[in-house]
Amino acid sequence: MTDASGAENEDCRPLLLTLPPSHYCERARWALDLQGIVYDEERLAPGTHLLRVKRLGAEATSLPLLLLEDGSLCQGSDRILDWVGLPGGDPEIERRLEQETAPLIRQCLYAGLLSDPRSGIRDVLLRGTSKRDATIGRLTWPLLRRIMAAGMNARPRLLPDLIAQVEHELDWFDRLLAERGAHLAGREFGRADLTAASLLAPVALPQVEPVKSLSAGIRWPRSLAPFLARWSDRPSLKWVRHVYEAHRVPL
Ligand SMILES: N[C@@H](CCC(=O)N[C@@H](CS)C(=O)NCC(=O)O)C(=O)O
Repeated sequence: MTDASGAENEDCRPLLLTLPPSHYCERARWALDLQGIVYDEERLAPGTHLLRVKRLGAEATSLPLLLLEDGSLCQGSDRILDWVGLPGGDPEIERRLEQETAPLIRQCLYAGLLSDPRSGIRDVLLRGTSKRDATIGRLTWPLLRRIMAAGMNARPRLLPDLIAQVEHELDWFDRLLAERGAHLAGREFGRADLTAASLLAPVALPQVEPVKSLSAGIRWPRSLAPFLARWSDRPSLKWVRHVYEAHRVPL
């Protein structure tokens, strides 16, 4: 947690700053919802989020970022889950999911989505953001799209390798589930389960809110659609959809 003196939070309840479709942001959002914490969400657009986050004096530019009532900042989904105090964690599994599996899934999906002008990703990224940010996002999209692709190394020519690496991560998670059963740590749904389900959601495609609305309008390019269809029946992704149905509390 960072002290951010001068970062005002006038509403006096936590404010979660997000890039709306981000799976890391969904991890934080879900944890807050699960614990019944009342908060507001400010949805930011890629690019203009940099100014907003820098003005708050955050350590890094990444989201999610939780601005607390006293003006202090809690940045990163992991720290937000610590702050929320959710039991049932497994640091080793969560580390792999957060630092290896989740960035890989993001790189793979954006490699297909950003390079296809009909994918709908621009509108999904800008939906729910302020009118000003959405306008800037639309006007600068040709450049923004390139900056995002470069930042994530999300190149279409890498797709065959990225798809193979995602499959490797799903193999690992299938095996883990076979060993551990319904819950990754302990007998009840907890932090490790929430982490896995939220970070795998972009490939599991649960039709549960808020993920359903946040990803509505995506048209999967031909470079990705057959793989998503093939993966859909894997134990990992069936488990994610089941966990969403059973545990994603309504907003
Ligand atoms: N490990 C971090 C990763 C967060 C992250 O990579 N967020 C991305 C969105 S998926 C982001 O904010 N990217 C824009 C930036 O870093 O400026 C977490 O768990 O919060």
